[in-house]
Amino acid sequence: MNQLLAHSDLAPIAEKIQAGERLSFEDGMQLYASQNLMAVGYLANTVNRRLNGDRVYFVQNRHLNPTNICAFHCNFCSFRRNGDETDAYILSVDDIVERAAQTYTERTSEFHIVGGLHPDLQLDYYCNMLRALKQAFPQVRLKAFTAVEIDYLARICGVDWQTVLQALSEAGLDAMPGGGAEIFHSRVRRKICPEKVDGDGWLAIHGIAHGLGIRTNATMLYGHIEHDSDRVDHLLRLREQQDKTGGFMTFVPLAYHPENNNLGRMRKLDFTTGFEDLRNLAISRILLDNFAHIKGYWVMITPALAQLSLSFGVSDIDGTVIEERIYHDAGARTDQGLTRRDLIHLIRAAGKTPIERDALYSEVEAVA
Ligand code: V47
Repeated sequence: MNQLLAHSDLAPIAEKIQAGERLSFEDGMQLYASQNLMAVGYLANTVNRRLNGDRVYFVQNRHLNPTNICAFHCNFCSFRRNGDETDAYILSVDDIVERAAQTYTERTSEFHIVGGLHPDLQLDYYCNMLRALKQAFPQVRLKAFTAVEIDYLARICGVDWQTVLQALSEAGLDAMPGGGAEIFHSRVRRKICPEKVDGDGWLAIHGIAHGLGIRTNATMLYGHIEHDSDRVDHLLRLREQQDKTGGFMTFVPLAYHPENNNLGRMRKLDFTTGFEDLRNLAISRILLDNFAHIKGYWVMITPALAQLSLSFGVSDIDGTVIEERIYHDAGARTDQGLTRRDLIHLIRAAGKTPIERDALYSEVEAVA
């Protein structure tokens, strides 16, 4: 065993990992209790190397947010508007296609589409949007709508989750992002997003999507009022769902940003630190033994830290992104987009091999 671990309190966990044994809730708590970031990172790196070697994935993508008007009032959100503000907006299907076209290149392989919950935007609006985007950009994968949006559409259209997902799938939905998971534990969820579908519902919607052949991502919003036990509970519930339905591709820990939202104001919360970000990425890599990838989302943790995270269990750094709003409204100071060249440079300079992928992790073109 590595010297770093042999005499540390993490030695029993290191042995389990070496033997390929599944870790328990208590193991997760012990990982979070450890201040030995290098040891935790070493373990995460071991797990990641086993799964991905030195391959690191990125995508040429663009974000599209159909509306920022939202019926819900999640108190960590800085993106939502009531509808009467000067910057509240709704994009028509034509507007969305036009926006997508503005930055489209023949290398674009993913549109990431999420938005507010608008009571007038029903299922046919979203189906028309998917069809129009598929028609205009047939080779671009559409990764769209969080489980929370699926649940809201089902509520306002008076149908069940399966019906909504089936209709969206037929209209061209290729994959779903992992948003809306926040923290599953009801004590926290009730405080930060009481109107959202609960943790069991979020997981059930992803399970139904997996059953329909729609692969999905998962997230966890950390760095606000949750405890370590809530994080471990969240990760193990995702691991359990993955055992059942197997359709999760990547897990994205999301660092809470405190600007321009009620939670940050009321609780006087700070931005997360690099230590905390690396710890969450590494521990999720160790506990989620049935997820292929952990994503270090550079928009949120900066490109420099995303690059370092490649030695702490991360195998994906998302992509070019272009026009991100949710994090920038909440205080993110990162650029609005990186180039393909920037991403390849970050990955190579960390001693890794860049793989350009689409939303489903198919390699789109070998990186020269
Ligand atoms: O669900 C909202 C989070 C999520 C804040 O699947 C905030 O590949 C921090 O899910 N501070 C949406 N986070 C974004 C998302 C995502 C992003 C990138 C990649 C993928 C993927 C998914 O953003 C929300 C919520 O958890 N969020 N407000 C905030 N103030």
